Amino acid sequence: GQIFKLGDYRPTDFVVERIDLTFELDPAATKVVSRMILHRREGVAADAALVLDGDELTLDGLQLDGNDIDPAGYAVTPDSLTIRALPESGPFEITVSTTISPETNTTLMGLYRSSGVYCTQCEAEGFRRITYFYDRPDVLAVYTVTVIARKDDAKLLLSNGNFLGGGDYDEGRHFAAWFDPHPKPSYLFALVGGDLGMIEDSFTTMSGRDVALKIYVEHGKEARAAYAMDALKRSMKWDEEVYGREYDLDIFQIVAVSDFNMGAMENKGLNVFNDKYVLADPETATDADYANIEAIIAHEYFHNWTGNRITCRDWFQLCLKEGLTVYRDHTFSADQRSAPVKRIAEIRLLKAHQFPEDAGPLAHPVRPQKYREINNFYTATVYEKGSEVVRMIRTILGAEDFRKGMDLYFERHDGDASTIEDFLACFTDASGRDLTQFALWYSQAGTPLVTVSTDWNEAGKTFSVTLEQSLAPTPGQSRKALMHIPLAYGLILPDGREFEGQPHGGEAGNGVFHLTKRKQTFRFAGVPERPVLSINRGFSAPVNIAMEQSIADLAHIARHDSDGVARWQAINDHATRSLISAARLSRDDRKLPSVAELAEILIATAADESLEPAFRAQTLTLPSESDIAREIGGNIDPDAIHAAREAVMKEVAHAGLETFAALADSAPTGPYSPDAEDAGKRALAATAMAYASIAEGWPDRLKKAFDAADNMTMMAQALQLLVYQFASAEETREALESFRARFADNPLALDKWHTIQAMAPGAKSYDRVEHLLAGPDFDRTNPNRMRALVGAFSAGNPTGFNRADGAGYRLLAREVIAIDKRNPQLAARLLTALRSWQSLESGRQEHARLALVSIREAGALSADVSDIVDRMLP
Ligand code: HT7
Ligand code: ZN
Repeated sequence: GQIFKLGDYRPTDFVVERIDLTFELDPAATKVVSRMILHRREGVAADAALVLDGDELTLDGLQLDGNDIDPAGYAVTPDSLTIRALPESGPFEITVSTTISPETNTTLMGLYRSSGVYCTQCEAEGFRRITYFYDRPDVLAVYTVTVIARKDDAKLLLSNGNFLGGGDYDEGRHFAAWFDPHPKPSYLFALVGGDLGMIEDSFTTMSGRDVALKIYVEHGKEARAAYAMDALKRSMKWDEEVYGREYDLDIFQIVAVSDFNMGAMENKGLNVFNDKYVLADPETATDADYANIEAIIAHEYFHNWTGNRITCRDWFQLCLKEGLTVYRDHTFSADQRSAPVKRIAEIRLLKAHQFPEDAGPLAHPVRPQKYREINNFYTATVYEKGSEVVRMIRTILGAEDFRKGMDLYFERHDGDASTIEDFLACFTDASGRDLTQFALWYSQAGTPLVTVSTDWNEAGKTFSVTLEQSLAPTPGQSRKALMHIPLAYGLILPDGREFEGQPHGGEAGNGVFHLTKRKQTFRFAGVPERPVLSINRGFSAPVNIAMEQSIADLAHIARHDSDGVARWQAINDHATRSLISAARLSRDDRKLPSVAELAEILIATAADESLEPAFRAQTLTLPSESDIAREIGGNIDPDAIHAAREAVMKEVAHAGLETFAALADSAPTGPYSPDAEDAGKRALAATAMAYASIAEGWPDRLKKAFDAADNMTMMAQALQLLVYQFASAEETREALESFRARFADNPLALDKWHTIQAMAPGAKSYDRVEHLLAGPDFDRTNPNRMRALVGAFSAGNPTGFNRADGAGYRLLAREVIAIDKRNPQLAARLLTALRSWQSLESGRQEHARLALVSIREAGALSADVSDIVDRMLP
């Protein structure tokens, strides 16, 4: 396939000023008429043709200024429409008529039907499946949209912008017209048609304008959209207060659909959401679901400024909107909830998804330099590492200059299709800080390694910290330049106080070392006693740290660090070390040593009522099996890791049984509230329940907890523990059956039922997954259900998926090949579960390789899947 390169950017030959679209909706044959006003860009040759993108379109008619264009004057290929002989100067009108078939569109890109609702998904290149157009983000036009439909086929007709008017059309049909005054790229176009329920509210902006807020869901589900509405209003307020950003239309609408390739989409004034991120009530949604809804509603809303008002020049700049908007939604959630607990969750997620991506065959820079299929670049690197890069800019500049830089960005680039260079220039201009070296974070892939050593000179009362950076080669980048790495630090004295003096040897201010050379030593003088170094506090830089730190020093940080995240980091590092050595011993069938010291810290944390419950829950949650695998790095035996983690949990559970048993019963009683405080208490109770049930062998108690649960958080936890720990117990069978019967009409709850079973550890879970795939509840056409079962099994069940006989890999390969024919994006994403296959031990590696080869040899692959396979196979 074609390779697109960052350096090849060239503006279009023609400028689209306006576009008027008319849709006549029909499931099998929707007619689309597009009238565009264009002009030739200054300096473009008079014979240059207009070349528009298209994909699976039937062209019905083509006119220039109202006259049919002679067939000799244009050419159609499967992916383009070329029109020659256009006016040299002045505006002209092109009318393109096409027919499309929403009901047979299974890709979920362009215009499709989801449970009888017409909806669109145009990012990144879906608009070309609706009409011929310059389907690229730097072509900004003003849209007017008229939608016509049979009233019994689509009662409700929505598009971007403000409502212009509507009414009866001809027999049995009606229409609605929408106008969006803000010039936008085609990827932000949206249309929805269907019969949906709605809740409404309003928001008064900081300048006193009233905005109507509407959320559309399936009839009967309206009450479940209330939390999303609340989150939306809080997001609108927050963006005004924190960034001075006001909403800019009379109406903001959200539509929830059940078939969606990602989480949600920020179309101008008309967001379309995966219903998983809108619908919630205590009976069917967990606390994590509520937190995700809050974060994604905020994320899509924040895109109105970072993405829509200022968009991307090309798809290489995707992180310009995504990394920045993730950063904004992270800080929003931190403000709405507990900041340290939110940060811990972010670090966990980054390490679980982005670090492995950056260490494997799919590694790419935050701003990629080339791509074959842009859909494959909506990655943890672009989103999560992209957010970390913005966070580092704030760390380097400080809060005040960061805000000045953002203000300048909004002022200077409103209405633009911008680049990362534009973005960085705003921070340089606002602060005077040179960010040239820092910009390497956008162009160099891989996770830097910082090796840290310290030296204490008792006689001279000096303490020095030596930092050395390195960055391993990644695909296409064998040599790397030195990065600017901001490392927040603290020196903690024996009595727990912090040493305040400033070091020599390099730039360091506000508690941050700026590592800019290969190796730098920062020297502190006048240090009264040997301090303990707390480094990369709050995970100020997304790097790996190699430091020989004694368990006693980690315990000192865990006890005294002024930063909660650093305290968690220290305990987590201690746990990781114990787990790695246990996994190595387990691999060699050797006896595991006691982890009494770790158990003591964990139990003390569990019982420490001065700490917030959510923090205690995070601390008690040991590094996952994938975390341990990542830290080990190579020659991975997932069974040994699982056995080691189980053994460590068991020892901790037995040592702290009393504490855990008491905490397991400590979930708040009374009416359910999804707020952070109650959610934190439930998280602690749920984590304690896991330990207590390990120690006590508790199927009956878990079944009682399952039966008694009045909210999904505790119910799902009890069910998960039954399935994970007592797979063949009668209680487990009963609980699974009762869950399925109770939620038979609730697809999102049934997704959880599938996921819990898909993630049950052990080789046997493979058989269970095969059984579920063949079961009556399984629907391969629904992406949420596929992700709930196949996605959860392959990305979230290390022992089941990595079964030594390779059956898990073959299952994934088979499903990827099958789903690729309907929905290439989904297939490619599921396949990335194999991204770390080269870190497995040799037997599994060979099975994984053969599975990848079998996909490659299946033939007729989409560009999405073949791009991933080709990058994964050397
Ligand atoms: N900007 C949105 C990306 C998205 C998407 C991309 C490819 C295919 C389908 C998609 N649905 C949504 C989501 C976001 O980051 O806000
Ligand atoms: Zn986004």
